[in-house]
Parts: sequence; C-alpha cells; structure tokens
Amino acid sequence: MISKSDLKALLATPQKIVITTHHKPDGDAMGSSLGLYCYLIQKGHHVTVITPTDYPDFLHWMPYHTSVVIYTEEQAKAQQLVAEAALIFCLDFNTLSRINELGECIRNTDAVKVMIDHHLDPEDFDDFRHWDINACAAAQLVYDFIVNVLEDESYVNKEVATCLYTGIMTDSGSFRFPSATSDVYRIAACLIDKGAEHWRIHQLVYDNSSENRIRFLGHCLSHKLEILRDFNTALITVDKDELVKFDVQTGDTEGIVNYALSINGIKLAAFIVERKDKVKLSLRSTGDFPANEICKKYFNGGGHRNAAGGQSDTNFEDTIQQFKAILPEYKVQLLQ
Ligand SMILES: [Mn+2]
Repeated sequence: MISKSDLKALLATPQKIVITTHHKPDGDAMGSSLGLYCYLIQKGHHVTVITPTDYPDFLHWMPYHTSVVIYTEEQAKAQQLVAEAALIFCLDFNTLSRINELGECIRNTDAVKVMIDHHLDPEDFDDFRHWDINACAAAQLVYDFIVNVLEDESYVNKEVATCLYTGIMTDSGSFRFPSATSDVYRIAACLIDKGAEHWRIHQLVYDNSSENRIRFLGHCLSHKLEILRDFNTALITVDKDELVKFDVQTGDTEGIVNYALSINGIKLAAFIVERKDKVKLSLRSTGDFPANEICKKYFNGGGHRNAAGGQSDTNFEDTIQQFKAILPEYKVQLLQ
C-alpha cells in the first residue's frame, strides 16, 4: 500500500496512466472512467481508458468515448499500454476476474494500482484504495477522490461533471435508491453548477433506445413475465433464439428486470438470459431482501443487497428450475 501523499507526489508530474473498468461497462463504469480521464488529461498526464469489452450504444455520446480502447478489439495495443503504465486506476470493480484476460495483464505489472470502488469483498491487488460500499456509484467516489483526496475541485470542469453525473444518475436509479443520500444530491447539485446538463444527460441515456429494444421489452413483458405470488417474486426468462430474433445488442437487456420489480407486492425480481456460452441471472430486490446472497450462494456471483448478478453452470431450463427451487428457503423473508 502507498500513502495519500505518495500518490499525490506521483500525480504531481505527468505519468502514463491506464484507467480500466469492469466487463460490459455500464453508465457508472464509463462515467467514472471518463470522468477521471477528463480530470487527469487537464493535469498533463498521458491517459487511456481500456474497457475489457464494448459498451452500450446509449453511452456513445460521452466526452472522449471515441478514445476508449476496447481490449477485445485491440488486444496488443491494450497490453502495451498496460505494460508501459506507471499508474493503473481500477474503477467500479474490485476483483481482477471482473475484467477477464486484462486482469492477469494488470496483476503482472509493477504499476501502482489504485482501486476506486463501491462493491463488497475487494480482492487484495491494489496499492491504494478509495473504497466505500455506502457510495451510490464509483463516480461518487471519483468525485470525492478528486475533490477531497487530491484537493483539486477547480479541475471539475463541464466534461468531468457530465461524466460523473452520468455514473451517479445511472447507478442510483435516477436518484431513487436508498444509496442516493442527501450527500449524493449535494454532489449532483455541485456537478450541475459545474456544467452538467442533467436534463440532457437523462435524455441521452434513457430516451435513446433502438426500436428493436423497445419491441424486445414489449415481448418480455407480454410473453415472458412470470409472477410467483406465493413468493412475491417475478421473473423474466429469455433464451438465445429470442436474442437473435430481436437482434438484441449489448446493453439492451439492461434494466428490464426493474419492470418485474415494479409490480406491486413484488419483493424479488429475476431476469434469466441464455447467452452464447452461459446462462446469466440478474436479480433485484426491495428492502432488506438479500439478492446478492442468492447470487453468491447458488450462482457464482454477488453484488449489492438490492441489485446482484450471477451465472449458472447448468443449462437454461435447469437454471430456471433451480432458481424457483431456491425460493422456499427464503419464503419467510419474501412474504414479510
Ligand atoms: Mn457502480
């Protein structure tokens, strides 16, 4: 581990820096990464954001997103950048397995590794950690890192503010989750003062669906939604033929699980999707119900109490049956 003053001293002169974030980056992954990028380039650093995989179309408007190196598309370039970096920032994840092959590249470098994250159970690979599970978004922690750790609030310009606002807005469910505390609202207000156009960001992220995505959502809600009233649970299941039929793209399935959770009385919602090589689950819950416990115990995953994910070792049909078979174990909590 290095101290805050060591890190500040290192950042006082221009460095080669890599910023990376988790597999299938979401609004917070891209918002925190590009927000930090927009800050560091003002300080004269040579910075590259490397994502393990591509990211959804609804984020293809963000400042400097065209400079992002996607590992699966430019592997040699990404490996070289990692090898040459003096500092690597790991944002919105805390175990190297979350970034696929890129994780081992990073583990094997001598670069100073800085983790900025808000997930449970961090792995011990970092040299400096700005970590808080109570933060609503990694972007909130990047804001705190710039303003309070590096004491550089004057560098939060319109671009930094736009990126960080995007991360906070998307990870807090548009400021509606319990994690959106009064402090988060104060940070959002500050970002708006710095130039983030909240109305425009909301529109670009949420009113930016392809026609296919909306038709696919309609299909899921009309034909694929199952309500298990005995367990206050709703699930939506989609197989790989349906993904092909609706030409479902990266990010198109994002958020569909929330429609299931929005039905009155539903305490647990699941979205189960058959991908090319595995079956993925996305769980959402209300109140104290631990969606992450189910993902951790049964589906090689984890996450937050109310938003978690995992994957299954068995086939699509068996995964659905397995999920249903788990519910009696949680019946008391689900009916509370
Ligand atoms: Mn996040």
